[in-house]
Amino acid sequence: MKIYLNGDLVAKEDAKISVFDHGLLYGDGVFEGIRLYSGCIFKLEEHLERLEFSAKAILLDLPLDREQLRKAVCDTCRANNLENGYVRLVVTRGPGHLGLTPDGCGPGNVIIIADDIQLYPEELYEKGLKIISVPTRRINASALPPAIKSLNYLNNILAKIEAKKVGFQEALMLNDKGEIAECTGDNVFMISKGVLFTPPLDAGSLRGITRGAVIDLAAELNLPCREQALTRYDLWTAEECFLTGTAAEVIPCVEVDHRKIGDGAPGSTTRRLIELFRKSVLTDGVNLSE
Ligand code: PXG
Repeated sequence: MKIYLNGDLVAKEDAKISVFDHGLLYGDGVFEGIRLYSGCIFKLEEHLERLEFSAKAILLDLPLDREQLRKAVCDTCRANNLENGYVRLVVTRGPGHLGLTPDGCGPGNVIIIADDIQLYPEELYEKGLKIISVPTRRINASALPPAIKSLNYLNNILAKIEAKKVGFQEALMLNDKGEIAECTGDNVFMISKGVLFTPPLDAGSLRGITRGAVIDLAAELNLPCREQALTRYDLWTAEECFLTGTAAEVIPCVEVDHRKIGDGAPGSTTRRLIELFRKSVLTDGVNLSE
């Protein structure tokens, strides 16, 4: 496996960075998780734009411009002969002193890993996922804007651990008002009375690329979509529920907090959206052969 590290493609064993990197010491940095489907990098421009916005928000100067980032991602996929998989693009604050200030840090390390992806088993897409809300609340948007995809995921990791400890694969995270924010690495959607709902970004959700893709697909289906504050009650009494994320794609959710959603099987609209999503990933991105 070849890893992109600051302009070079190096063997995995040689991909090393300083222990003084503030990415390691403080989670100070940004990243993207991107999918590659049949040689097509899904929504690459959207991911690169989000990376640029995350970097800007934390006052991190990206060492590469858009064109250089695009080329680096494509070159890494090609160097690994990857047709389908997962690309992790990471930019750290860079090596500095033992202290919070980023002054004197840098240059930031640019790391790109292109690998296979560990997917949920196909069976879960047929039967649906069961999730549970957890005590750990999503960090308040005024403390850390949820739109920043930073290297600091402890909040989500704690929620994931809490769900796993009680036998669930995914956690539903609430914000400090008790509204639905998102899952640990996925956005949440529900359908009620013919309308698609998802929490607004200020409820504590990441502006998910898959979330955006699903909102566009809903428009194609003439399915009205509203971004509005949702409670657990709204979700418990919904007809359908599903999660969206780069890793999970669109996955039906059939139980929330031990309450069956609808009749406990993936809903027909969810299934239709999954079908459309799976078609769109083959065309909606940057093709490696171009
Ligand atoms: N919320 C959070 C907190 C996320 O980290 C999403 C929502 C979904 O966003 P996208 O843009 O992917 O539709 C994410 C994305 C992983 C992994 O390794 C996690 C994400 C993406 C890729 C891989 O668990 N999170």
